[in-house]
Amino acid sequence: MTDLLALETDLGAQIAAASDANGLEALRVAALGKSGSISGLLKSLGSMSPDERREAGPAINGLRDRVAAQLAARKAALDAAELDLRLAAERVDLSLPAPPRRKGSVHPTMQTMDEMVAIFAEMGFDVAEGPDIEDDFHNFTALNFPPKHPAREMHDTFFFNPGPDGERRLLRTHTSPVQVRAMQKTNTPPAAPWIAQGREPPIRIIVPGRTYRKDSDQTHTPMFHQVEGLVIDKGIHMGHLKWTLETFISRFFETGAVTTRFRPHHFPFTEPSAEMDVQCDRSGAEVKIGEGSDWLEILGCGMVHPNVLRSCGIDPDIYQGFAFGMGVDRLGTLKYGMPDLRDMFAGDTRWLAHYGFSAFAAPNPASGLS
Ligand code: 2U9
Repeated sequence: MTDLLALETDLGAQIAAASDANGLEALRVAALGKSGSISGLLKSLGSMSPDERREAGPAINGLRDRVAAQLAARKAALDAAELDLRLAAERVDLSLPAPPRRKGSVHPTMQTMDEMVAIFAEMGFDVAEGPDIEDDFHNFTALNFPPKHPAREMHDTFFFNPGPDGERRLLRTHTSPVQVRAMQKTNTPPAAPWIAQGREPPIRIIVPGRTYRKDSDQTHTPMFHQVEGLVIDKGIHMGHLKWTLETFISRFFETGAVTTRFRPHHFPFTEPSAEMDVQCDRSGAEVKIGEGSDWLEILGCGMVHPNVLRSCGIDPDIYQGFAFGMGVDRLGTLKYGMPDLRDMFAGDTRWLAHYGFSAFAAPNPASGLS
């Protein structure tokens, strides 16, 4: 019995002195493990006489329970101390400044579009919008594309499978269907409030938006942005078209008067049709508009074809009009010196950080910033 008391005192001292979980576990194994000192005592009960066992049994079991309780208490104390240390080390300092947040920027395409819209708005144009998913009539037929004519495939159209109504819908190949909607006076209201509604001339609208063609190389992407324009009134002629487009270009490129030339072209929806080039200098790394001896193709335009006016319910003997169309992304790359159109849609955040505009300081002719 004296031995048990000495063992308990010794184990108690060692447990109290254990300074970490590993040391404490070694002590548990040495006392209560398979070959531990207390386990050995428990085993010895088997070889005792019943009288000896009656006296030694409760003493050894009591010793085992008390040592186990001391081990558990010490473990809890060590765990609590370790947690306190971790909590102190990992404490969050709420007074520290927050890590910097990445700033977004205005995409050059949207910046360019905003600038174009601002210039035309100042010249008295309204903005009209329409759906990206169109039907054959608004995208082709009303625009004087003959049925089954290869001109319909000219645009490498993305077609959908025919719907339950048998109609083959498509992703618009140009924003021109919006001008059709803006001229057509129907009894059915547009499917959504933002879709252009038919009106009486005079009409003076620009149509910014996404367009889609099956085309992909250095100068073409399957989705691109256009701004198109339409003016319908009595007595409209090419002189109005020329003044409008030259005024727009000189404001957009922030130059003085620009020198332009109009080359004959063909579009089904305009007659006559033309492409407008602007005088430029390409001798350096960047294209300079308004100087030099080169020409740069900027946009397409023409007088609205009488068939188009008729398709939209406007009498071509009373009203005439001009229309134009330009690629926003391409004009953005020209104005802001980007070498490859495809970068516009690559989603590279380093490119966006470099070429993007601050939402609070984007140059805009209407805001006076430039
Ligand atoms: C209606 C009548 C006429 C829109 C026009 C162009 C000329 C044109 C291209 C320029 C580069 C598209 O982005 S691009 O590939 N557009 O050249 N667009 S006239 O004429 C219309 C539109 C609607 C009712």
